[in-house]
Amino acid sequence: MNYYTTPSESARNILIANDRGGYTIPTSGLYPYQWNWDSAVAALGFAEFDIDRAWVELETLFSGQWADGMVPHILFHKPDPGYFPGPDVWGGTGPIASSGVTQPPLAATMARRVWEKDRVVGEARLRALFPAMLAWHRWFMNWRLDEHGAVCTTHPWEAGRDNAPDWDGAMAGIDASDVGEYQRRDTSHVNSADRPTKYDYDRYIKLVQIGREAGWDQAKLLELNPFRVADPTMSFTTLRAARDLLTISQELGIAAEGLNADVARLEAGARSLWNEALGAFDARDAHTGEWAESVSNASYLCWYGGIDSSQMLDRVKTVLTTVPHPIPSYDPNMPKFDERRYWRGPTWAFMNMLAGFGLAEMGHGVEAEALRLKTARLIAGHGFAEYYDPITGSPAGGNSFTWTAAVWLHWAGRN
Ligand code: 2M8
Repeated sequence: MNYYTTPSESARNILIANDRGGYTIPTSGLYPYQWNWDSAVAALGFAEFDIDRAWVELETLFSGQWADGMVPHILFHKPDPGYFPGPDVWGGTGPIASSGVTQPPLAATMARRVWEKDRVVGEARLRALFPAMLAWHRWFMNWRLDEHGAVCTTHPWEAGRDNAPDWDGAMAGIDASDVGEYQRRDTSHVNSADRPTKYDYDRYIKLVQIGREAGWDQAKLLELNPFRVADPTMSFTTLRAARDLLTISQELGIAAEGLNADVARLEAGARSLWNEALGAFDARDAHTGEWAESVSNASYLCWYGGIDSSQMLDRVKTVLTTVPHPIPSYDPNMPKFDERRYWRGPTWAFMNMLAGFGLAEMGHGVEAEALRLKTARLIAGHGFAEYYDPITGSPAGGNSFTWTAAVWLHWAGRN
């Protein structure tokens, strides 16, 4: 009998174990609910062995869509005291208990990839999801653009790179002195050195309180929210989603007015995030116009957004040859680099996959393949972690992680 479990078997087992019936949790304990962009990545993993389940993942995500088109960043399908802040703190107004912010829109792009794996099964599912995906896209166009067309995040949790140095300037402007008492749960599941600080958490919760008080009314929040940052994650993923929606609408013959113009506007916005002095795509505070001066792993999503850049290509070549386990979430040569603390240094396999998709699509196959192989080695050698120390490769945060397993099945572990 063979007792050896291959990484692909382990990856499938993780997806199956994290399946809560129609949706997948990122990892048990730390994240007991459905997260938006995690689910989009999970769908890619399921598509490798159960295409129907891949569609169900996306369908369940859109079952939580709000009347205004937003798709929340967390859907609280079943109560779980192990996570804070839960539904009572958020006060979401959608059809399912939820948070009040969104996350980078990967779903349309991943739906297109799932459809491309099996167009016969996928066509009806994609057609049925299309209006919801388009409504979400339009919500971004209505509520999240700055004057250049760059897409803003209104909470560090919305961009999904929670404690990235990109937000430090905007976070410093938030007065959280009256946030009150609360009990974090994350640090009882994983090492607190891998997680955001109390300073950060106070501001995360303060922003939730502001949103809730405004009833998550986007028009009011445009006035009230002290945090609004135009960001490469939001800008490149929204641009990419718009391109994919356009392709889907053309291939399936679905009328979707305005998408060409939206792509042009979003592309101009994404290009406006080029910080010439830094020599990289950067985040920009939408209230003050100040650059974050941050080279993050989101800077490398330009190709995913369909924007080529010779300077970013030079950077990716450097990172691939000088950082043992690329791509770090923050440039190791910059002073705020912290190799274990979450989005301030560690490497995230799914961000590598997105960068890898874009590199390959834009003709940089050598770099795409190098990144894929390095990501495969990282996962095979250190397990299906939430993220990894980019210098030593050691796993950090949660384990048996859904998106890392999905990345293995769909991209990194591909033969
Ligand atoms: C992390 O964020 C959540 C809040 O949304 C948390 O720390 O509690 C981020 O890495 C985010 O990008 C991710 O979607 C989520 C679940 O994996 O965890």
